[in-house]
Amino acid sequence: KHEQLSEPTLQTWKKHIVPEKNDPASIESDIVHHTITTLCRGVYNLDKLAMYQATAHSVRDRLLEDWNLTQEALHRENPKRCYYMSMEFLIGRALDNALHCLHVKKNYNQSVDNLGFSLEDLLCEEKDAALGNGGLGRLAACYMDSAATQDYPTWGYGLRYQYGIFKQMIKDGYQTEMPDYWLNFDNPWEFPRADIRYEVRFHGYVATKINEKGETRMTWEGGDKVQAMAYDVPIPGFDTKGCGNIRLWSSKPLNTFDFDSFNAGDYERSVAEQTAAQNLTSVLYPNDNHLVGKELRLKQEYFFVSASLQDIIHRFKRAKCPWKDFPDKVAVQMNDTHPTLAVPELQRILVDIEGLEWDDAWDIVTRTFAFTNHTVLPEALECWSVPMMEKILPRHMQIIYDINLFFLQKVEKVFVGDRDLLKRISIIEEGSPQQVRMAFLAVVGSHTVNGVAALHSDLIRKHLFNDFIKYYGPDKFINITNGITPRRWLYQANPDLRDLITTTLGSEDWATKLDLLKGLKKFADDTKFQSQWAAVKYKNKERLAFWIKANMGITVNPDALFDIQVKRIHEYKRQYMNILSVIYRYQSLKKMSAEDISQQVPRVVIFGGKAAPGYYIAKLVIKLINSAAQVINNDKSIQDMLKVVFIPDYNVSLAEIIVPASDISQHISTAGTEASGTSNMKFVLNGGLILGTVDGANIEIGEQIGAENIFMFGVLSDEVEDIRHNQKYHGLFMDPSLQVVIDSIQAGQFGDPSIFGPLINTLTYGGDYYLISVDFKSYLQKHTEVDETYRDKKSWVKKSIMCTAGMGFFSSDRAVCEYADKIWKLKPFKVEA
Ligand code: HBZ
Repeated sequence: KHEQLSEPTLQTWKKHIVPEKNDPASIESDIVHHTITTLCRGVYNLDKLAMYQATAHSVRDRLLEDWNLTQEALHRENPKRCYYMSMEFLIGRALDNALHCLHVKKNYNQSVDNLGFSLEDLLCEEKDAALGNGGLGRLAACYMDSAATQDYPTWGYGLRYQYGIFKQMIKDGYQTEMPDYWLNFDNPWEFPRADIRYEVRFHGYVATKINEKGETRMTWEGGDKVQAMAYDVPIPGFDTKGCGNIRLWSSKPLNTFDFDSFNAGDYERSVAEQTAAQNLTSVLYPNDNHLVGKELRLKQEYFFVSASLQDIIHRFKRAKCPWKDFPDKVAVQMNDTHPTLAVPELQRILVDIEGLEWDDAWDIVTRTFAFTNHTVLPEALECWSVPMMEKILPRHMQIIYDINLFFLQKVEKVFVGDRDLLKRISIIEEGSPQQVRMAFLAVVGSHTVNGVAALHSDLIRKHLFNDFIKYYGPDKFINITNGITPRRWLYQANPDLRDLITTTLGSEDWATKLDLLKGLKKFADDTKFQSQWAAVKYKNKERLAFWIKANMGITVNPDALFDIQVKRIHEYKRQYMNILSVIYRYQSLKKMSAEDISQQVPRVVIFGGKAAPGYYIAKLVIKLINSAAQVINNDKSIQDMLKVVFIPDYNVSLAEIIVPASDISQHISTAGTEASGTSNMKFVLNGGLILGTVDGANIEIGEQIGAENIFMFGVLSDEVEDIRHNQKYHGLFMDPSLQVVIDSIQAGQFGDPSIFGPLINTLTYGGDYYLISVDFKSYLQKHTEVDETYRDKKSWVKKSIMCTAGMGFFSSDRAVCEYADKIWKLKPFKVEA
């Protein structure tokens, strides 16, 4: 133990802890050293992948210095910490980000060049850490970046899936899925902590026991146990010595072996348990905004929560503080309901194991947790069947019943005799089987609940959690609008714009104080600046055009208007409406004379995104996009005025190329369905305009950048319910322009129409739940307005500049600060070199 080391011994240690040198020669030497020692390779058998790995290892050494410094200081000073519990962290690649954070990219460029490689090539060798589905997981990654950059003592806790989100391939226009083998090669960005392991129990039974104080307590016994082993992923902060951490759990078999089966010759059986244990964290469930309710998923959730809490408590106990101080040392943020089992789990630990009284324990629990809600879609709200929960987590089910009972008793005291209210607000939903409403459990177990954009927070206060406001009052429910990290999404992804902004503003400070971007406004009319700005956008469009040509063989013209919709494929996000409007545009072109066609604004419409493997309608949308692309891209008569591209396997790394290249990006969810959206922020930060509905963060983006710089259309969220109701009772009226498009699909213009029958039915017999027909006309009108505006290049560039200039508010630094102030009560903890 280090406490027992003598002073001279400590000095010997310290003498050898010397900072890495960052001059190109030292970097070269480090890379060569790692090539030989870490990889056991030499100059005779080097390739790009090996060179990437050696480079990554040398960068990681530099990161680790900061990591050790930070963790040691935190250990010593023991300030309050926040733990961000999330089943998903969509981190993407780490090398480029680390080089920027450490400000060593220039020298690495040179060193790698001296060693005969190109750094930009090496960066592409890295596999994405794709441990997330979409917005929720990427938000967690942005927040870790901002917490580290601003020196908040924050750790992420999550799962180390062996397979992240699947690889998407397009075959004959259809999505197919392949496993994501991201761990096939060594991963330099994680540290296995073989010494940090906890046991996690499933199944078993509940018994009573008498504890040391002579009190009766419940105890959870028997069942199966697996082990959770920690892997640490360092999260560099930008411009700071501080370095954050995400601790990911991997399931391992307990070191027990079924010798009875083995001796009986049943070898397979004797290892079966081991295999089952390993499978627990094998795969990320690929559904976003849709609950599938699988037993393995429930087990993943508990495994994650149990290991994380054991680790947090272990750290808390080292300081020997009394339990009542736990919430003064620990804040836990639950990223959606996926970690909600942490509420009954902490209550169980405090009451059953630590021997606290129920009420004292509950007070600690509810001062510790806070909960972020990310959706109002009913199909996404987690409900677990009571029988399944009883089987897997028998003691937790009892505790949930008790939490619910005590909660309902308190509600009843205030609202005497209001049985309807009690039924609505109950954590347990009646039915067969009964269900546990995880969102309600999260609300009751938390001190603060937040939505992720102003409209979304209003909606959850008005609808989903309205009854809870009646009981708790309004203050428990707040809004913290999402944000994105400007380091990855501008500084790193758009180097030319970064340099232009830095030269114009006179410093790089905007990268950590994004509000400074407003300084660009005064250059919005400056002709020289406008042409520099336009040149950067053009170069980014060329970069994307090059990628599309090289990877897909499709030629697109960088002079065309780039119109992009990349996100998970979902009916509520309405990629379907987009492709229907593209077909409408195609038909309009087809009706024009050659002379008229040549006068049109050329467009490249780019789609990208994954559909959940079991989401049939979403997969048909992908097929329709590809079928339409096939016809449109090969029709010479329209003079290349329209191109359609579906970019396969959209992920974080591709986003870094796609986002800087947009003229227009589309965020066109049915009003009230997209909680926030965060890619909208990324596009606008990079000077792209939005074509969007009055939904999620689009609204606040419009407020910040000015209504004249955003193209908004469609019905408002508070009209949606009535429209749906009326549609239902008055029959469906399809907009005539939409009817023409549908007719052309049904006539076989885009291949066998029978394929698309079920998709078309969603508009007709399906009742057009997402109101495509209702919004279609105003959507087409906006498209025309976009074309007209784009013709005036000068006014377009000005809008583009005003977009970037107005985006300061959407930095995840601001968002994390709000969490720290309003929820976590957390202060920055600055680490000195
Ligand atoms: O969270 C998204 C919202 O749809 C988006 O509007 C918001 O901007 C973003 C960040 O707040 N939600 C998700 O991405 N949700 C999931 O990915 C998800 C994953 C697994 C689930 C449920 C939802 O079981």
